[in-house]
Amino acid sequence: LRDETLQKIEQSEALQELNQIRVETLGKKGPITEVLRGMKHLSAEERPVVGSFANEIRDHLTESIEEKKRELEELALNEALRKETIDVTLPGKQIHEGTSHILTQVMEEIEEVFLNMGYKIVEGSEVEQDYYNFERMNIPPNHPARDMQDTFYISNQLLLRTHTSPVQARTMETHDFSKGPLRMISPGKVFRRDSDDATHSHQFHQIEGLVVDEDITMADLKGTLEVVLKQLFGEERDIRLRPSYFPFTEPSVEVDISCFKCGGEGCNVCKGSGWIEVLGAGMVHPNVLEMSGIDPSKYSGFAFGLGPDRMAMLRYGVNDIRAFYQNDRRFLEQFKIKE
Ligand code: FA5
Repeated sequence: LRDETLQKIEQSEALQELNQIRVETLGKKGPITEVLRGMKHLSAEERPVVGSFANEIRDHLTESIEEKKRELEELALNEALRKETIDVTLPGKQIHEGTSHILTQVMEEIEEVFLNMGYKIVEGSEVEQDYYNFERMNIPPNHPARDMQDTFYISNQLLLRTHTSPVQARTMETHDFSKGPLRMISPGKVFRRDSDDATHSHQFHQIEGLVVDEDITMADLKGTLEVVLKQLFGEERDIRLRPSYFPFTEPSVEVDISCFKCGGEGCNVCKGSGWIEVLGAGMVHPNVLEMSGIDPSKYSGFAFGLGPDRMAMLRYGVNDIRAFYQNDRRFLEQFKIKE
C-alpha cells in the first residue's frame, strides 16, 4: 500500500488529484484507519507492532502528500505569474490630453491685465432677475431698448442674462466707499435670441468692467481701454471709439479694433470693413448710480462690456464664432497650451 500510494503521489499533477489520494488512503474510510480501528481484535503482543507500523506508514504518507502539495502549489503560482507577465515593451495607447478652451485662455489673459491694474473679479449669475438685467440698468418694462437684447425668459421675472451688466448693479449696492473706490470686472456667459452667424452666437461671453469713484471722467475710460486693448492686441492696432447708445451709460460709445491676421478671401471677421466691434462702454448713467444707492452728485463712473469671443476671433484669425462652440477637436487642438 505504501509503495503504491507513494507512486500515485509522485505522479499526481494537480492539487485536486492529490487531495483525492489523501482522502482515499488516510481518510476515515481509508485502509489505514481501518487497520487502526481493527486493532481491538488483535492480541496484546500484536497490537504495538501493528499499531506502530500503521502509524509509521500514515506519517510517511502524510509527509509525502504535504511535500507534493507544496511542490504543486509552487508550480501553480509560477504558472499564474508567467501568464500575468506584463510586456513593458508593448507600445501604449495614446491618451488625448485636454487643454483649457481657447476662450477660457483669452478670458484669463484679459482678467490678468485687469487684476494687475487693481480690479477685483466678481462672479455673477447666468440666471438673473428681469429687475437686475433690465430695470436696474435703466431699462423699464416695455422700454423699446429691450429690443436691443432679444431675451430667453425662464418665467415672468427670471431670464438668462443678456449681458453681464446686472453684476454692476449688484456690486454697486453693496460697495462700501469708505474702503476705497469700486474697480471690478465680471466675466461670464450671456445669452440672446440672436440668429447664429459668423459673428453672432446665441450664447457668448462678456467681461463687464466698472469703476466708480469721485471725479471719474470719460478720459479715464478712454485711457483705460487704450492701455488694455494695446496690451492685448499689440501697440500697432488701431482703436476707434464711435458714439453709441446704451440706456445705462451717458454718453455711450462702441469700440472697434482694426482687423489683422485675417486677410485673404473668405475671411469675414471684419465683414470687409477693416474693423470689428469688441465692446460697448460709457459713463455710468446717474439713474443707475442712484438706483444702487450711490449719490450721482458725489460719485461718477465708467463701465464697459467686452466681447471676448470676438476678441479671440480677431487675435487668432478665426473667421466664424461658431467654431468655438462646436467642440471639433481638430479646431480646439490648435490652441493647446505648450508646456
Ligand atoms: C452690451 O451688452 C452692454 N451691456 C455693454 C456695455 C456695458 C455698454 C457697460 C456700456 C457699459 P452689446 O450688446 O453691444 O452691449 O454687447 C457688447 C459686446 O458683446 C459687443 O461689443 C460684442 O463684442 C459682443 N456681442 C454682442 N452680441 C454678440 C453675439 N451675439 N455674439 C458674440 N458676441 C456678441
